Amino acid sequence: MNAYSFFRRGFADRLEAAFLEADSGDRYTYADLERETARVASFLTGLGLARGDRVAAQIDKSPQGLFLYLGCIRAGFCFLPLNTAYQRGELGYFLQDAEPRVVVCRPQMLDTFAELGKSAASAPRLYALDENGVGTLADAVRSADRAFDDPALAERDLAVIIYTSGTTGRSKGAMVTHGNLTSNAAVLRDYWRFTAHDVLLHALPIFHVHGLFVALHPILLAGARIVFQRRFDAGAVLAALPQATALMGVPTFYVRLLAEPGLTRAAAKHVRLFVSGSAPLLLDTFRAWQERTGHTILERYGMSEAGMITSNPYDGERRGGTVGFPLPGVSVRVTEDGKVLGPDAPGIVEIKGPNVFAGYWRMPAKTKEEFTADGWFRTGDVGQWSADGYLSIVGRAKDLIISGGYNVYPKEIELVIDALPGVVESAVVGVPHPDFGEAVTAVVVKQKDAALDEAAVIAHVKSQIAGFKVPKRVLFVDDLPRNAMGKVQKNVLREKLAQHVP
Ligand code: MCA
Ligand code: AMP
Repeated sequence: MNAYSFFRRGFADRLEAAFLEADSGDRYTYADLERETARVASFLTGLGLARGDRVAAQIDKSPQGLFLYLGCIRAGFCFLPLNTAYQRGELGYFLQDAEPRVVVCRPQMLDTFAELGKSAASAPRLYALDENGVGTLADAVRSADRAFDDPALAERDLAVIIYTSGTTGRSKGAMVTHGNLTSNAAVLRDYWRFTAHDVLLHALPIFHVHGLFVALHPILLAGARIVFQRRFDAGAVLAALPQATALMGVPTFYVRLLAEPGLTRAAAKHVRLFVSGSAPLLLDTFRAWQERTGHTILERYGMSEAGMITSNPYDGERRGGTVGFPLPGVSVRVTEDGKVLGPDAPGIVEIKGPNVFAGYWRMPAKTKEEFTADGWFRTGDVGQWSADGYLSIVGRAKDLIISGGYNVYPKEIELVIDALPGVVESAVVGVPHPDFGEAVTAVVVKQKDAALDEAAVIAHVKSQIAGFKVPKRVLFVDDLPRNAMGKVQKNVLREKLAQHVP
């Protein structure tokens, strides 16, 4: 099942209907979508790519970026989206690991990618695409065939690789199949009741699952419309809200919108659905939203390895502090030491279903480790059932910080800090933050005579890795708290910092 052909079922009979309105004023119909994705598919096929070959993209958000993604999977190639915040070192790893045949990047990154390509087994072809959809990719695609016969694909065929960081500091590529995409899209369209009358306000980045899959596929399958904003800006979202029937966002979106005096019942009157996910929505935000707008945010839970897993109901009680029920077709269990737990007992959330990915790219041992013997995927999240079947995410067994909806693995930051001369060791933890939910915070032990200060550590990390991973604060201590086994007690650090870090 070719996922693009599957999505087409939602709009095939309404090709002249509006598909997307960009904030540049550009408008695209579904006929435009068909033509533009056909051109991308024809162009990539003409390059001689084979089924499953990787096409990496580190691009700004633009309609052409969406066409690139959809055209790529339509042709049976594997799309590899990369966060625009990733820097040279991070990108080098992805190129080495995924070996893309094609890289599409922002014009200012061409030289970096050209250099990185030199050390790859075979250098990828490079194309540029800027935030206005202009560049050598657009030029090449313009003259490509505007008709394309979608190849038949199998459910197991690879559609996308999404890199997620690992607890060892090494990123893993989650292999997402066409079957994963189609099953989740169909379930979400129905569960959240998307129809051709809907208008989704899209302000999420398009290099992660939330913005690329969840806020796109159900819309296509419903033949609905997207109001497409380049980036999240609370004022711009508020201004566009009267045109929208649905908004999807990370909790930071809702926190920032609540800070806008213009957020009123009247402003939110036309919207039928506000969805939150990617990080825990604080009960305070949930309640404040109810009070200000009269709407109850629908919180759902997912991850790159599985798309959407659970959701609060469309009808029925949307319970704050919970992520609702398993989505149709998805099985969820909570376990401890292999024992399945009932209500009110915290344990590891394990999942099974057509949404669960095919494994980590070229990491069979890691893949095996993350699945139980009977085929359940261990999410690493700690969950708990209520007596009436709502799931709450109450913690994480994995050492992970989620800041503004982006995942940050402390190990990766600690390795960068530890490489700084004068540092003995470091521990990175998440501390509650009013805007980002959690703030990356580093605790550093330095050598006695080292002249290191907070600014120097921050500047060093900033020069190496993506900005959202850079600690907001760095604190110096004489020793890190350790347990009897010598392991750093991050929970102790977190508790202390939550009380003391301004
Ligand atoms: C930007 N900065 C951040 C973050 N974003 N710092 C910490 N956490 C962040 N999330 C820093 C930048 O490095 C920069 O630092 C400064 O903030 C301003 O950058 P700017 O890009 O202007 O920030 P912003 O526009 O205010 O961005 C905040 C944001 C953005 C809108 C909340 O982070 C965002 O769009 N988040 C959504 C993430 C997302 O889509 N996650 C889904 C993952 P400096 O000034 O020092 O240079 S998918 C997933 O999790 C699963 C599947 C699921 O369930 O959905
Ligand atoms: P990612 O790897 O970027 O896909 O992030 C997935 C992780 O985000 C999950 O494993 C959870 O830890 C977290 N997550 C997503 N949605 C929620 C939510 N509604 N509440 C709490 N955590 C969430």
